[in-house]
Amino acid sequence: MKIEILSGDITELRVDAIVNAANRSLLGGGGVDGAIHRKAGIELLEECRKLGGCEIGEAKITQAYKLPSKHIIHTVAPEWYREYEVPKEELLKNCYLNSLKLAEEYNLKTIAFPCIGMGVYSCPKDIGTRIALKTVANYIESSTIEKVFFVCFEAELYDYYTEFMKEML
Ligand code: AR6
Repeated sequence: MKIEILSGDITELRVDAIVNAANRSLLGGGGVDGAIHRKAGIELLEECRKLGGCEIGEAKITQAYKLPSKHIIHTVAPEWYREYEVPKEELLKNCYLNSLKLAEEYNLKTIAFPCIGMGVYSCPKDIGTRIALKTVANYIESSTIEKVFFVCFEAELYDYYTEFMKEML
């Protein structure tokens, strides 16, 4: 199986890249973004300052500094309580696709995603779970990426992911 669902803290994983659910500034915030910046250290913020932010659905890569992973891929989800010209589902899907494309460009083999957009940005858990699993499963079928971990910090989200994974099989 190329996909594995884990519960816990993504900052502890020793993978080629962990994905950060950031905001458009890329200068840190709460949730998983806050945890990543706190543990990676100030050098991460310094590198992020040079990136000029990130649009919704896009992705940018940095080193991981004090974290055990090699890289951090920063992506920005849509805020579910806002309206955009493009459907929010598509924007969220792009977060996964652009993160995976970037991982391939850097020849990364193992990548871990948090539940992007499903915290502060309020994407409904069932919608977010389906988009995450469907998009990634579909993409990695013919990709150089060897393993994708979905890391659920909340027990409820772990249940959503494992349930939907069973439905997909
Ligand atoms: N490891 C894994 N998952 C975590 C961790 C962790 N250490 N900490 C929290 N989560 P959120 P968003 C889960 O809010 O919805 C920030 O302020 C969390 O339980 O981090 O995309 C940014 O700067 C939830 O399931 O990201 C943005 O302003 C999931 O990560 C905004 O929040 C995503 O929740 C982005 O909001």
